[in-house]
Amino acid sequence: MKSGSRNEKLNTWVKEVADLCRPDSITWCDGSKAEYGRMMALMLERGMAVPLKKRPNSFLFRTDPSDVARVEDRTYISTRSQEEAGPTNNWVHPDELKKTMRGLYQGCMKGRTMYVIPFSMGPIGSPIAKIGVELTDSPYVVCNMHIMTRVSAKVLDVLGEKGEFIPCLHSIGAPLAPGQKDALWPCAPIEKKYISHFPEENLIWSYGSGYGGNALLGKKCLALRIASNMARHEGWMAEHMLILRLTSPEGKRYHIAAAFPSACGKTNLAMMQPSIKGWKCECIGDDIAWMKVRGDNRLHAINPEAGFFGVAPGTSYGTNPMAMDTLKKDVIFTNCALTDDGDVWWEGMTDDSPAHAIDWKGRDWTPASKDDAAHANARFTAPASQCPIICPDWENPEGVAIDIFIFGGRRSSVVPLVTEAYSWDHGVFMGATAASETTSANIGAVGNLRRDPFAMKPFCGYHMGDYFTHWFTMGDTLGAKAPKIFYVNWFRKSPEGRFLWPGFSDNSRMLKWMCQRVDGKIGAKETPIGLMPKEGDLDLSGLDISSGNMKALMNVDLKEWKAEVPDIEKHFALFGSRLPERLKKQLEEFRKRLG
Ligand code: OXD
Ligand code: MN
Repeated sequence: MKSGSRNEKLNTWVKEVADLCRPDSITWCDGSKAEYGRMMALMLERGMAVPLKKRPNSFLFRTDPSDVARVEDRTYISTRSQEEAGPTNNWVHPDELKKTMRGLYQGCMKGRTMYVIPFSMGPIGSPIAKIGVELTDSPYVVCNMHIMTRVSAKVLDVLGEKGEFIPCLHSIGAPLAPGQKDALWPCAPIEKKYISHFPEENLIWSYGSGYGGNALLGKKCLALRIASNMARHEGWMAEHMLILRLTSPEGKRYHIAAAFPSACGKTNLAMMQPSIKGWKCECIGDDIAWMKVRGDNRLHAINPEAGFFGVAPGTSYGTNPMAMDTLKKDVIFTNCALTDDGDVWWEGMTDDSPAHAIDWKGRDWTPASKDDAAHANARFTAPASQCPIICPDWENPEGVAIDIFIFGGRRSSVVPLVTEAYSWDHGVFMGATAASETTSANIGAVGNLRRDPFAMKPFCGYHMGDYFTHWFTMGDTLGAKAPKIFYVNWFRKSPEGRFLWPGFSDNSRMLKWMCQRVDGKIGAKETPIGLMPKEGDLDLSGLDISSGNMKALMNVDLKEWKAEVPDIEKHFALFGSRLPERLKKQLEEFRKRLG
């Protein structure tokens, strides 16, 4: 593509960054297949990419062992006052953070090419879409951005001379001296990684990591952290939610948006094949929803992304056949194992493990090896359009009108399979108190229970107390047209540590109950924690599950729930004077119901 654009602000910024980072050359990207091919050829030549014999146009990458997940500890919301970033975000004053990062950026692209990637989150030109431009020195990022966002010269046409864009600066932080041999996965050490957001200027600066949400800046950085802040000012919502369409046997459509923390099954639910007869699921998105109130006063959602950056381990024809079919060609795999016949493999992909493979660190692996063959946060990057059940409306700029919100997380105990909120305010309380056991999607301990409000703890770009208030404001705007809110937990375990619920396609049973509740076709019983299905109302036809397991899954133990209260109080205390009165009232009512 030719260099430069008609947009003065963009041209000036590109020049300023080039003067600071000193790349050897600058390439403006056009998002074409030819460009993708050139980038891959370059990475093949450098030995970074491994072509897969079994999957056309698909490649495996292995990262540096230190660069395998998002780095929440090194992620900053940098506002002039710390109060604005709130208690759930890391904060450094913008002057100080920029000074530190300018020091790191100084000459950081020497020996490399800087790519200028114009991209659109949401269909190009749609009134809901936002334009970003990522500057990066990583060809891996260019290829992933091709899949995950809409990269095109057309974006620059839409931008025109005066259009607004969100500048996203990224460097892997590994300059090359003349003649220096490049690493297979160049990156900076952990203490030099910074994933920084300046929401007061709608600006993103990322340094030192080449992986996932740290580096593909359209995803978590733009579409969640910066967009959530824009959304509260502009009266819309940017949420960590999958979007799906469920169609009943009578042909009635329901649109569901569900917020679960990272690596808690959003991709699996978004592509579910219902086990209940006659119901159909279509996928609209698996990670992010942007939602606006439209002329019908309903909340309409779009998926701002164009691809899936999904967790590979555990994905199989048993758990998510539609994802497996999405991955047949044109995929980038990262940190999966390589089989001897030139395919990828990961734990949980097949019943039998391969007798031999190369693990994600490039070492020989056999089933006797003590380490896993694939990293627990190994990922696939695949075009959404390849999903066999992608919804025909997935790129409709009008979005789809949401009927149901679901919150949830991984809880091996306490939380039952499904609960309905008594009201919007009670639903906000459920979202605000959501808790989940941590996963490998972030660098850090796995399996620790933490409050992750609305699955947005790592992604809310402003004070979380104000974010709760925004949810109440949106509820007031929507009034009777607000989606109904539910809470689910697919992960409850027996005392012996076995999952009680089969999950996956059987999760459709709870979705059916929710749809029946939306239509007012079915009752519910009142419990202290919310409304729950009455005996016999959940469709369990054809499911082999013991009544003991069902009882355990639906059990509400008042002692256990009372024990949650002090932790909720501690969690709420974090937000100080910004905790909405309406949440305090909900907590009071919850306490009263518990008796
Ligand atoms: C993701 C995440 O990659 O949440 O979607 O970590
Ligand atoms: Mn996510």
